[in-house]
Order: sequence, then C-alpha cells, then structure tokens
Amino acid sequence: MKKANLQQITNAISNFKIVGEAKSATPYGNGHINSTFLVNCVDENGEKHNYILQAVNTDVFKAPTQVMENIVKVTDFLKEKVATSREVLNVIRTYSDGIYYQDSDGLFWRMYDFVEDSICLDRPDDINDFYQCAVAFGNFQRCLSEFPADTLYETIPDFHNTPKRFNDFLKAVEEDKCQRAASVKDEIEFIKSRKEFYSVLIDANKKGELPLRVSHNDTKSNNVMLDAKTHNALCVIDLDTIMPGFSVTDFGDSIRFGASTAAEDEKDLSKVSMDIEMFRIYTKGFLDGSAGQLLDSEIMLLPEGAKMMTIECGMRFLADYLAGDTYFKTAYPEHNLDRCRTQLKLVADMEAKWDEMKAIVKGYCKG
Ligand code: ADP
Ligand code: GN1
Ligand code: MG
Repeated sequence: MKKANLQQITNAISNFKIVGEAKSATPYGNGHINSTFLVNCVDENGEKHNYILQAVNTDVFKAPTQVMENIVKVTDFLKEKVATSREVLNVIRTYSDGIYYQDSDGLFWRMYDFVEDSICLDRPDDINDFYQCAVAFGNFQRCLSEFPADTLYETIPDFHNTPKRFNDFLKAVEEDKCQRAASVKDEIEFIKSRKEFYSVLIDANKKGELPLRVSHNDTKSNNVMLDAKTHNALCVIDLDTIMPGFSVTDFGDSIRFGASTAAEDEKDLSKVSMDIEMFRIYTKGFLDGSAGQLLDSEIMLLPEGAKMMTIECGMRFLADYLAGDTYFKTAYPEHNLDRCRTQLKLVADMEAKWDEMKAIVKGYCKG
C-alpha cells in the first residue's frame, strides 16, 4: 500500500467530527498492517484532544466497509458492558455521519478516540504484563459472550480453517514453484505427519464442545492497551480481524507468539521453546478475564488451540516460502523458512509438555 502524503492526511482529518483544530499528525505505533497517525487537536479553550487516524490496508482487507461494519457492531455492543469510555475503542463519525472516509485517491480512512494514559507492549518481558494481556482478551470473550457471532462478516474467509490451510500447503508443495521442496523434506514431513490433528477444533465444534464465538484473531500484546500507571488491562484494539471463530484460537495465537522463549524468526533453534510458566500465567489471565463464560470442554481444548495456531502458522510460512514469499513480508530469502522452523520447534516442545499443559487447564474446569 502506498504511503499517504500530508495533503491526503490533512484532507482526511477535515472530514471527521473532531473536537478542536488539528495541530499535528504524526506516524504512531509499530503496527505492521495499517498506517497509523496520532492527531493532536486543541479547542477554543486551549483543551487538548487526541485521536488515532488510520489508513486501512486495503491490500490485506479487500472489503474494508465490512471491516468497519464489524467494528462498529462490536464496539457498540461493548459500550453497554464496560464501566468507562477508555475500555472500548470509539469510532469517530464523519460530517456525513459515516463510519469511514474514502478519498478520491481510493485511500480508506477511519478515526478513533486516542486511549489516554495507556501503554501497549510489542513484547511483554514482565510476566504480570503478559497476565494483564490475557485478562484483556479473556474479558473481551466475556463481554461478547452474548453477541450473535454469526452476524459478523468473515472479512478474511477461512482465516483459521486449518484443514483448508493444510490443503493449500500441499498444493504449494506439489507446485514447488521455486524448486525449494527438496531442501525442506523434513519440515514437509513434520507437517504431513500431523494431518489427523488439523480437524480437531472443527470436529469439536460439530460435536457442540466448542461454540462459535467472536474471535479477535490478532491477539498479540501490542493489540492491548494497559493503564500507564497500574499496568492493568484496559482495552483491546486492532479489531480489523474480528470474525466468527473460536475462543481457543485467540488463546492459542497469544501462546504461539507470547509464550515462546525466542523471536518468531530466531535462527538458533536451541533458543526456541514454549515457556510453561508463561503458558500457566496466560491461562490464568484468560480464564480470570472470561470469568466463567467458557465451557469445560472449551477450556480442555486450550492446549489444542495453542498447538493448532502454531502448526498452522508453520505451514503458512512454509507454503509461502515454497511459493516464492508473496504473502508475508520477508527481509532475506530464507526468512519464511526460519519462521517455519521456530513454529515447528514450538509444536514439538508443546507435544513434549502436553500432559503438563492439559493438567494446567484441567485445574480450571468446573465439573
Ligand atoms: P496494525 O493493524 O497496523 O497493527 P493497530 O490498530 O494495532 O494497527 O494500531 C497500531 C498501533 O497504534 C497500536 O499498536 C497502538 O500502539 C496504537 N493505537 C491504535 N489505536 C489506538 C488508540 N485508539 N489509542 C491509543 N493508541 C492506539
Ligand atoms: C500476520 O502482520 P501481523 O504480524 O499482525 C498474519 C497473522 C500471522 C502473523 C505471523 C492478516 O500478522 O495471521 O499469525 O503475521 N496476519 C494476517 O507473524 O495474515
Ligand atoms: Mg496491531
């Protein structure tokens, strides 16, 4: 997506009903998808008002109006559930009462109130901050437990349909566009040999053990705002990928990313493992936050959620490597392969710690 220029930014701001006059708009945060700006405004009494302006990445989100409709539906519902306005994203309307503004260059803009006195962490080093991120996502599940998930658009179809991801992976192996398959036989075998596992969550859903809920689908720590003073969970942001889905995949993606002892693209695999204490603390936070809303059968599938998200990500990275690195941004030719290897190492480590993971979640079952 092309970078927005100053004129486009200024024009976009002028379309939204903000309080005061915009004094500056500066690039903000470390998001990888959208272009984000902090807009500082001052009203006639000298009071400051801050906003987040974003140009939505329409290469990734092909139906941005549906993304915005999902966000408004969910945030309107959440507003009835929370105690203060800082606990939910607030979409700013345009002068024609729209929920977004599309400019004549095709850029798709939206604005939110800035969540004041908050922080967000790219990687929580502190175990208590990790716990608070889990509380935020668990709380998100609790507040949305009565929301009709099937009324949301599936803005990226089959996003966590792992059997479909596996078929796409097999196709990439078959096509072998870059003649790389021969050099990654072990990784291909690792993924193929776990074939039976990929339908576990979908089967549990069919059996009534895993209900369809609202899932966030990007549950990294930099999508949670914590209170700057107390570091308590405040607000879940980055709602672009909210879709009908499973609670356990939201839990699982946080474990995949946050409970790993190394970066997603670490080359030295001896550094990569799943920290069982991080798993323990995240489980506690997620279940404290969801406050009894998850079924026992759902709680028992949290480890499967973690393993599913990790192996799914591994096969997505490897499929992209085989197809010539067209989806994920890469910094060097083997980048997707390195990422795939860390994910497979994490899966192997989860399998080694499986009984312990199951025992931890069992401790939270009511029955
Ligand atoms: P991306 O999809 O690119 O990750 P995000 O919506 O997560 O975009 O926004 C990027 C960053 O901007 C966040 O990680 C956070 O630091 C900041 N941010 C986004 N929305 C708000 C908000 N309403 N208040 C304060 N900071 C925000
Ligand atoms: C992508 O861009 P980022 O890092 O927020 C991807 C996720 C993957 C993640 C792996 C829309 O997210 O599904 O888990 O990379 N998002 C999309 O790092 O495909
Ligand atoms: Mg984000």
